Amino acid sequence: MSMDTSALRAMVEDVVDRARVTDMHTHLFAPEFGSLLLCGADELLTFHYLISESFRVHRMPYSDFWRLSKAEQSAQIWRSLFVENSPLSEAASGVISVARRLGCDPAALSLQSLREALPSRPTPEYVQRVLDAAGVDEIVMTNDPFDPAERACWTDTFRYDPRFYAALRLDAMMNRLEQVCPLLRADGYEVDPQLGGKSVPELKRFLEAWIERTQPVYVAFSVADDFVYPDGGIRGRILDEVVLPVCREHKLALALMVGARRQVNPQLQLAGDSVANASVRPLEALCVNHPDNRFLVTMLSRENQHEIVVAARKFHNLMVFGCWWFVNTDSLVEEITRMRLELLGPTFIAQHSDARVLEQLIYKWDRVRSVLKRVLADKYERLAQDGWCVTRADVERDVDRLVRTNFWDFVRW
Ligand code: RAT
Ligand code: ZN
Repeated sequence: MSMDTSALRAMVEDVVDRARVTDMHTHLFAPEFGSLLLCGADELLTFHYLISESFRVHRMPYSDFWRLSKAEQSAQIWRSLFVENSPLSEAASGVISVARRLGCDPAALSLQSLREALPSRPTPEYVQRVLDAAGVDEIVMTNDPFDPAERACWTDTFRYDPRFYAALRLDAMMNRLEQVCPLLRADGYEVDPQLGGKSVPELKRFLEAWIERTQPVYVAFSVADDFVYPDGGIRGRILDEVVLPVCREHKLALALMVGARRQVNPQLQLAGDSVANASVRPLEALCVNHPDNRFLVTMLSRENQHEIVVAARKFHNLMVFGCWWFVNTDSLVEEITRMRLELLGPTFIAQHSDARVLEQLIYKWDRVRSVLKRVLADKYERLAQDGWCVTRADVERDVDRLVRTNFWDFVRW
């Protein structure tokens, strides 16, 4: 490796290390949401990714596990994944990275020392420390207007930390309307599961009230592989008659998270969801039929990644984002990021963390940065070899696009 090449790679690495990030999809809440903001060792260890991995080791009857207290669950997971096995998986090794970055000695790590190092209630200083360690400046939450714990927080005078932004998540309304009709009616909206009578204008009124209340940066919902569009069914009608027009009127992008097959194993509760290869055609149809709507899209299956990138080349109202959940692993993020750069240049959103526990921001963004360093250094190195002048300012601009401004430009377009 020539000096020039190694200096170039070192420069790219330094830029990626220093980049400040907007985390555009998480399950974290601002501190003012109280106990909804999870942190500490027991929350970290009972992350649902680790719960499902632990069952492969302890093989407890599901109901026995759920009867345990949180502290007992985390002790069981610690034993299964960190004592009886090496923590090699993405989620398990992430706990070790967090411990190291928060000052524990990984060589002498115990459940006790992890519990002592990570507070279970976040002070403002601790939140700042974690955000600084992760290099994250802004966090987008996932806000479910049908969740009772969250609804209790959204009073008219509710104000929260300006580093946090809302995203209105409509899974319940889009996928299980019949289940939320009683709640809608209790709130004073005349909606019935068949969308009869005043249901459509009433759903619009509901959505507008929640947009007014939460001021979201986008509206979102997830679907499995049964998503079709155009669709004369209930979901298609809600999309056409409620969600798309309201998004247009309020200049809001719609995020579609495609390929999550829910509750494949209901006994695993939140950990029981799986993946499905889905069709990209409904997404193309949405983009072509609704040029005035903007769509943020992520797909869960590895097999869908190539098609969705090609679709993004065809539609500038489609923004590909993140490597979601089961494709958020070191090797797949690298593969997907290389492919996206090769087909789209730096015009996508490289990653979101999906963090559910505050400290996860640290390892999740550390991993993104290490992949971005490898991939970008290779790409700039080739440009430099071909004689292109790669400046630090250009690299800073491109990295900033990938982890921050592509998101903001798209949602504010
Ligand atoms: O990754 C996760 O934590 C999943 O449980 C899901 O919440 C997923 O990210 C989603 O947003 O539906
Ligand atoms: Zn998520």
